[in-house]
Amino acid sequence: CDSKENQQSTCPNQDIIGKLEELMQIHKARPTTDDGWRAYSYTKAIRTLRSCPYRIKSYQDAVALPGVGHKTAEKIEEIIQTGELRRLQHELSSDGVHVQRLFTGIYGVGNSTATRWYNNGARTLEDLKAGKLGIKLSPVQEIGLRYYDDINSRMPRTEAQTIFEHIKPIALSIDRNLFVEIMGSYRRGKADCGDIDILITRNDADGKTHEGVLRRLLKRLHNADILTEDLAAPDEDDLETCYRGLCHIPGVEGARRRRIDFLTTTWKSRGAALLYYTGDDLFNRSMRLKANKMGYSLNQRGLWKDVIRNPSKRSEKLDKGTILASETEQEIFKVLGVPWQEPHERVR
Ligand code: DCP
Ligand code: MG
Ligand code: MN
Repeated sequence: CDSKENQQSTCPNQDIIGKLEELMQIHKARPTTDDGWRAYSYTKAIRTLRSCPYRIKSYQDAVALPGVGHKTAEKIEEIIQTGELRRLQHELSSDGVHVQRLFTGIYGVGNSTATRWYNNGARTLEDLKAGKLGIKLSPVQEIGLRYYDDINSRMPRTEAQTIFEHIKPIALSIDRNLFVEIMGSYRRGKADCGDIDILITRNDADGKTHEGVLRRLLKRLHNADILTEDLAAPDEDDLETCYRGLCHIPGVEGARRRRIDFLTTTWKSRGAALLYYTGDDLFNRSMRLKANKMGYSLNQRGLWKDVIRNPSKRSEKLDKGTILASETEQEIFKVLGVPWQEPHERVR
């Protein structure tokens, strides 16, 4: 069995060698310390098997060979008994790209976390459950894993509407002067929505604001069994905040969890906020580009001129500039010289 060319016909353990070689190749292709070590242990076992003149028939036969450890012997036994190697089939059916996509589908998991878990040997969502492989999820990631399918599916717009119709009167019961509007894909008229985006603000002409409203609203929505889990809650009361969570239609058996975002903004910025959170994101990019070409800057607070940025750190503003338009979407379109577009037309 020492030459590759004639091993097919003469080696009594060729089926075993073939499977171990495939597994070795997979580990070799992964440049992690751990995989390099595994590839090496298969190389040793394969070399021994090639020079073995008799058929290996059991775990005992295998583990008796020099260079074959306990774990490799178990794999050899599986190949002898079933003709297959589950580990290999698994590795083949779950390549890195597939696993990366699977893991980043968990709310709160980014590329670096997904890669780290992959390198720890995790390949399936099952591998991430119950602290297997020593992998620990954050509380938010736990929620993301538990409701993986719900969070990764879109809801019919009628469901977003039903949920919003539960929420709006509760908000108005806290303060009937609130401005409560649904934005995002729903406002653009899409037939299905990935989440529900709700804007809350209040006309401050009477000297009052929506300060503290979101906190009270969230509590009431939890009590009404509309909100079910918090993913990111603002830690202080502010006029400009963002909340992310899960919700469902209350009192309906089997109602699925849905993603929901609440945004609050100042009364003055409501138009800019509506424009930004209605999207879509490509439309927003084209509007920002238009603003930049005119020497302006557009964000969720308004359209600004004379913004001075730090040349070596563009995200830092040395002067926040003066506001040109922010109260209505129409004003912003007008100043930019862009013909008015209804929300459903704002797709690029
Ligand atoms: N937005 C943006 N850039 C981002 C994220 C969001 O401009 N990186 C804006 C445009 C989006 C809006 O915020 O339309 C709402 O964000 P969503 O992620 O909720 O997106 P949509 O509501 O448009 O789509 P979906 O149905 O998937 O929620
Ligand atoms: Mg949305
Ligand atoms: Mn959203």
